[in-house]
Amino acid sequence: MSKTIIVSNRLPVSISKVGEELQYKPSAGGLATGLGSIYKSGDNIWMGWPGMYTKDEDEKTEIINGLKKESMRPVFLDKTLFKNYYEGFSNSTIWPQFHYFSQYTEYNSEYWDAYVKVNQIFCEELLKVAKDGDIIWVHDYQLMLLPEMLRKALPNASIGYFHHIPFPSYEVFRMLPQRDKLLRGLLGADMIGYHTYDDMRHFLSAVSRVLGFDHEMGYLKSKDRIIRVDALPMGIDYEKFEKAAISKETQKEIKSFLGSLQTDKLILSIDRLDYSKGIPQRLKAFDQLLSQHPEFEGKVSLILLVVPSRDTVDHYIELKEEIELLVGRINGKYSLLEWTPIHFFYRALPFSKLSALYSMSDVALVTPLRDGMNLVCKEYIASKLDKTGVLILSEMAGSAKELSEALLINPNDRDAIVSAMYQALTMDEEEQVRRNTDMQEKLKRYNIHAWVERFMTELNQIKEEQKELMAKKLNKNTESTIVKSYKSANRRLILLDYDGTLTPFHKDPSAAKPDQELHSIFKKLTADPKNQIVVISGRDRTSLQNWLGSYDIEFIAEHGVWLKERGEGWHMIDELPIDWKDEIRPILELYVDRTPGSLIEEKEYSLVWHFRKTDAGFGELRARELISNLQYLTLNMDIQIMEGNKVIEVKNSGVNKGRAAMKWINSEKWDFIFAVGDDTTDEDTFKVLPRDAYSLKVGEISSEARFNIADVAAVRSLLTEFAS
Ligand code: GDG
Repeated sequence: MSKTIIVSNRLPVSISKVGEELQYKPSAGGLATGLGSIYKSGDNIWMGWPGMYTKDEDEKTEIINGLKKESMRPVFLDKTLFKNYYEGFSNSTIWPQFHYFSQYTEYNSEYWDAYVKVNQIFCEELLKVAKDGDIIWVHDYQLMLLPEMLRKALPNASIGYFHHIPFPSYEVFRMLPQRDKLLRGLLGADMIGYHTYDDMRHFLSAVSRVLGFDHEMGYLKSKDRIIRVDALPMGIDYEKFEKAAISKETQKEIKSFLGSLQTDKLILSIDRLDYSKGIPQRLKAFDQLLSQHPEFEGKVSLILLVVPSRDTVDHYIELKEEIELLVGRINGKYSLLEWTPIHFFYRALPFSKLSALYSMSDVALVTPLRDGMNLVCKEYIASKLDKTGVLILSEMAGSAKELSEALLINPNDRDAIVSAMYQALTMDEEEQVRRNTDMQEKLKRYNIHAWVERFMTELNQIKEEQKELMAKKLNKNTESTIVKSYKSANRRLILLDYDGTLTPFHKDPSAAKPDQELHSIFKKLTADPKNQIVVISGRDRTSLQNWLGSYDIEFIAEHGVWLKERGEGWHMIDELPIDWKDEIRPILELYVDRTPGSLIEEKEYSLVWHFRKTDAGFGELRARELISNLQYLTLNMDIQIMEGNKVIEVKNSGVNKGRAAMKWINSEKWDFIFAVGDDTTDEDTFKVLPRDAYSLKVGEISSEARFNIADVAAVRSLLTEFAS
């Protein structure tokens, strides 16, 4: 039976040494709770750094045994190595760059070397317990190389990766010298998750530009596999916060806080110490609120909880000093004997105190400059049992996409934060309840458990899809069955698509003329009188005629508009009207003007917009726009819009390769039918074939075809075998 292994930089427990005793402090984070149902069952485990350095082998064994009971396994790391990997490449290179703080990014090859080494150590440790076929879920940016390393060692493992921080736009990502290595590292996974659609599309765009791999509908086509990429916003353990809010401990804390606080209203701010969280900007906005609204003096206090983090890294030390300075300055400016404007805590508080702060605060001020998701805002809403309280949330947090009922602000706009604070402090209860009811419903439904389940389901699904594709992949056995069946047949129908099947795609469509090898294949195949060859293409009839007209073959051109049967000239499948072209052509021309590199091909019965030569990603974007424009404009016209490989083709309805192919399929009793094609338009051919026909899709993508064949070279080699 396969097992599941969770891997993250840190284990959900911290081990420290007090005297001679080892102390285990479990972390009660949302991730640990959500994944609890997984790693604690059966042989499953969680692997990660235990939070402690040791060289002593006996101590290591003691820790391994201690953690075993908790279904955990430690990855021990040397202190200098860990420092260069964690404080270095993870938190001084990836973290600032991915949060758009490129001015803080450090480019240091020692950091990179340590990052590679630690990912390797994680891989080696995993291989001590993992088997091929196991499920491995890797978490976050510290381990971006691990999926590829694991894939090499365990080709059949199900590998998932979730990225908890933002993925920056290509322009920022490409500044990293190791951009290609990081992407290749991730592509070892089968399923890659991001918090938001923006992160996901930035990643896909980086993959397409850096590595040249295309994607379609959340499926990334790497060299040898399809990979699922999706936006799955992480939820919280809703029940835990809801229950905590009514617990005795929390109520006791609230009482004690309220007893010592002299204020009418409380604004709450909670973060780890980090420059991405926008803490100084928040303090300056609070200062401005008090100066613009003196009526709040003595009445509104800010509770500023900053949890120590990475405070050995320079930028974090500077940030801490800046915060302390601002707090001191503001308190000095406004304090009254009986009232303090800011209550500053630089430490982590126990959970019951955290829950009390969430429950009793009137406003939560969550204004990061950039945040992958941000769980604090979700926890605040979940803790509001009477549904009062106002959330002010930065648009730059992933959670803003879900929590649209919050007061959304741009964290760089101090006036906007001040106005939002004013609105929050004066908002009537009815409005507060209305906004929070909607948010609570969403958070309750899509909680941490739903998130874990969704990720696991998608990982399983992509694995199944890969297996189906694998099963359809042409192997030596099926290939020899097809060749045998060809050889023993007396009447053979061979339907061949042209571009992308017999010849690779060219940036210039007119450059796809048959080469010597292809001519020799046609020569041999047509020399056998048992063969009926039909080239079934989207191309115009003139090119096909000029290139292949000298052979004894038949043609379906323009996706089935034109046919050429043996002994006859070119003729249309039906008389087709073309007056619609005058209406559609100007629209396509507009898109050519707006999309450098694109061009229009005019065929007799269709118009085609090609975007193979446009910038990667840009053509696809324009194509979506064009399709939606055309769909609207052609509602009452008898035409269809077809998407091909980097082309959009507009033509009369009811014309497709399948309909044209039927003419040949039904024309006599064949004892061998073979069809091969790479394009979505070839699916129409595959659909109309009898069950025992051999249909082959070029490339690794799901299809109506019975088999998948790797590429143009493989198609040519199979056809050469037919003729040998
Ligand atoms: C990264 C991404 C993404 C805070 N103070 C105390 C305390 N906390 C807990 C909160 C919350 C957690 O820490 C902070 O989580 P965030 O999501 O806000 O931020 P990051 O640590 O930066 O997390 C982030 C997250 O990963 C998950 O994918 O949302 O964008 O940066 O759960 O409750 N807990 C206790 N005492 C405190 O004083 N007990």
